Amino acid sequence: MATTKAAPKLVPKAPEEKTYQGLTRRQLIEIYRLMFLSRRIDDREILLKRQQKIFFQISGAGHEALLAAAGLVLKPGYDWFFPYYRDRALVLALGMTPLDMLLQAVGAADDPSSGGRQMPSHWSSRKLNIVTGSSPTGSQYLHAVGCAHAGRYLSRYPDAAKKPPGDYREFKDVTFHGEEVVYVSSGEGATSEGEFWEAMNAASNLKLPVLFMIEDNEYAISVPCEVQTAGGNISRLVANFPDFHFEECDGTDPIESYAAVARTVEHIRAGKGPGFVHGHVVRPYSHSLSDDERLYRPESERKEEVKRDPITRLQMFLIREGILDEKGISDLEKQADQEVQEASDRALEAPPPAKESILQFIYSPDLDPTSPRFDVPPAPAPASSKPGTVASKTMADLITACLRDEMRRDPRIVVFGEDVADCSREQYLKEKLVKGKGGVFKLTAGLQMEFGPDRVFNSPLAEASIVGRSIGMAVRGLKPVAEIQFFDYIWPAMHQLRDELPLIRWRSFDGFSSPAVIRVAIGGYLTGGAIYHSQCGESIFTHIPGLRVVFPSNALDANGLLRTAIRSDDPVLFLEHKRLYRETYGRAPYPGPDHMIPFGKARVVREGSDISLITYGAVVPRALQAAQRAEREHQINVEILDLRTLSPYDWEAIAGSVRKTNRVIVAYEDVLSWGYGAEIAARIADELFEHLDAPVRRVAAMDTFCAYQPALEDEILPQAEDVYQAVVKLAGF
Ligand SMILES: Cc1ncc(C[n+]2csc(CCOP(=O)(O)OP(=O)(O)O)c2C)c(N)n1
Repeated sequence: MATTKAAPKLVPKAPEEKTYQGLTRRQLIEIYRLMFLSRRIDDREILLKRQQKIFFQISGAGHEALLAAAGLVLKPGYDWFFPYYRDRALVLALGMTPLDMLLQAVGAADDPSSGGRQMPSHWSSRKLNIVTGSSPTGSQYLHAVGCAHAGRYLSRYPDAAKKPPGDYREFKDVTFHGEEVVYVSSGEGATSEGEFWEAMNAASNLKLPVLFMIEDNEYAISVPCEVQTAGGNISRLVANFPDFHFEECDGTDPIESYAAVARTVEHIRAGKGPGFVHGHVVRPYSHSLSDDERLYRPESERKEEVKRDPITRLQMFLIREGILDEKGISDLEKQADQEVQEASDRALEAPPPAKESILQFIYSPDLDPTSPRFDVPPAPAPASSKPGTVASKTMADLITACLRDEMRRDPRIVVFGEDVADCSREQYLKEKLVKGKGGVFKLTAGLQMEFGPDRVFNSPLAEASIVGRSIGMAVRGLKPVAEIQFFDYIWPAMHQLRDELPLIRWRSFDGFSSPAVIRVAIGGYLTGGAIYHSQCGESIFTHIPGLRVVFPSNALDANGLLRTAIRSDDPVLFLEHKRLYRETYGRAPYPGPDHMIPFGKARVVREGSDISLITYGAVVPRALQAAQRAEREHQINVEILDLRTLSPYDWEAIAGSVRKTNRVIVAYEDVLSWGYGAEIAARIADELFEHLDAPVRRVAAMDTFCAYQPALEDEILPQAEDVYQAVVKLAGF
C-alpha cells in the first residue's frame, strides 16, 4: 500500500476480481469497516470516560489494520484466542459487537465478557473461543500453549472428549479440530516477561499450533523498545527458535498484514509448528486515558506517527483504487457511527450487576466438592492388607495409587512437571536399559510406562510454565494434574497461582473454568532440608479466593482427598508433606479405586474433653504424641482435629470441639506470625468468645527460616515437646 497523501480522487473502478495479496475488494471494505468501527468505539469510550460514565479506557487505536486483517484469516469458534487489551478490531472481526464492548465499559450486569467484573477491553466469549484475559502483561502466553497442547491431545485421543456423569467432565464441554490455531498476542513490551519466553520455548519444542502476535508500537507505557528489548527488535532475538514461521510486517498496512498472517497460519495449520508475526503499529492515543505521552514523547515524534495512522491510509487507498468513493466511505462511516451511538445509548441504560452476585462463580456452581457425593468410604481391605501388616501402604503409595486409578478411569488426565516422567528418552525404557525415575520422590513412577508419554511427561524447569500451561489445558477440558517439585520453588508460579488459575471462572462470569490440580511437595522435619527444601507457606494460598487448598496428614486421607481434587470442578492446590510420604504413622491399606473424602470435613484424630488441638499436616503425629503424654502424665484429655483441607475448612467441627472443651490451641508448622492459625484463632475469639475459659494459643515455627543444622531445625520447627508444653500450660490457665 502506498503512503502518498494525494487528494482523494476517484480513479476508474478496478475489475471486481482484482485482489490485493489475496484480499478481495469486498474484504478490504470489510477491513476498513472493522477498523473504523473499532476506532469509533475507542472515541466513544474516551468521551464517556471524560463524562465519568465509564471508569477506565484503553484503546486499540493504531493497531486496527493488523488485527482486522488477522481476524479475517482466523476462524471464530474454531480457532482459539488469547487476545490482549489492544485487540478490539480482532474481536470485532470475530463477532463481538460494539454493544458487548460498551456493556463492559459501563460495568453492566449484561457485560458478556465478565458480568461487570473486568475493566473494558478484557474480552471473553465462550461461543467465539475468546478466552478470558487478565491485566498482567504476558501471562496469557502460557495459557495459549496449554490450550494448543490440549487441542492436539484431544485430536489424538478423541474419546477423551466424552462426558460421563459423576465428575467435572459432566460440566466441561470439549471441542477440537485437527488443524485449529491458537492465537495469542501482546505488545512488544510484554515480551520482556519470562512467561513469554517460557511459552516460546514450549511451543517451539512441542511444535504446537500457536500464533504469537506481537503488536509493536515502540512503547510500553513510557519505556521505548530499545530500552525494553536488547537490540530494540524482538524478531531478531527469537529468530532461532526451531520450527517457527516468522513474519515481520508493517502492521499499519492491512494488505501486508493479511499476507503475513495468512502465510503464518498456513504453516501452523499444516502442523509444521508455531508462528510469529511481528507487526509494527502506532499508538496515537497515549498508553491509556491515565497516561499523557507528551510527558515523554516530543511533538516531532508524535507528528511523524500521525502519518502512519492506518485508518487515514486505508481510506485513501480505497479511494485511490476505486474500491470505494467518498460517498461510499461516508455511508460506511455513518453506519458505524450510528451503530456505536445505539450501542452506547443501550449500554448507558443497562443496569449494573446486583450486589448479591458478588460471590457467584468463585467456585463451580455445578459440582460442590464439600457435598456428600464426594463421601465414598474405603473399600474393605483384603485380609492380607489390614493396618499394621506389611501390606499397609504409605502416603506415597496411596497417592501414586490414586493417580494410577484416576488415569485409568479418565483419559483427560495428563501428568506433567519436572522429572515426573519415567524417562523422557523413551527408547531407554523400551530397550529396558533403565528402570525409570518417576519424580524426585517417585510418586509418579510407572505412570509413563502405563499411560505413555502423551499423558505423563517432563516439563522444562519453569514453574510458571507448569501452572500456566495447566490453566490453558484445563480451560479446554483436560484435567492436568501437574507437579511442583518443591513448595520452595513454587514462587516463580505465584503470579499464575494468584492472578490466573483461581480467577478464570469468576472474572469470566462462569464463561470459562480451569479446574487443574497442582500437586506440591511441602514441609520440613527433613534433617538437612534447610531453607529451600523445608518451607511451608500454605496461608499465602488460603488467602486466595477460588483456590481449594488441601493438606493431608496420612495415607488414606491423601488418597481420598486427591481423588476428590481430581474429580472436582475447581482448581486445587494439593500439598503433600514430604516427611509424611513414607512415615510409619498414618499408613493404610489400599482403599480401592473410588475412595473419596469431601473437602471441608475435619477428622477427629482423638476425642477429648479438656483442650481442642486444631492442626493439620506433619504436626498431626506430633500433636498426637503430645496428647498421649499429657494424658499419661497429667490426665489432660486433648481432642485433636486434623483439618485435612485448609480452604475450605471445617468451622463446624472446630466450633463443636471448642464449645465442648472451652480451651483451644492451633498448631501448625509454618512460621507463627501471620500464619494459618491467626485466622482460626481470630474467628474463635470473634464467634466463640463466651465459650472460652482461656486465651486461644498458637504453637508454630519460629519467625525465621528453616536452618540446615539439625539441632537448629529442631529448635525452629514446632516439636511434640512444644505442643506438650503448650497443652500443660493451657490446662493450668
Ligand atoms: C505484569 C504487569 N506488569 C505491569 C503492568 C502495567 N502495564 C500495563 S500495560 C504496560 C505496558 C505494556 O506494553 P506493551 O506490551 O508494549 O503493550 P502496549 O500497551 O504498548 O500495546 C504495563 C507496564 C501490567 N499490567 N502487568
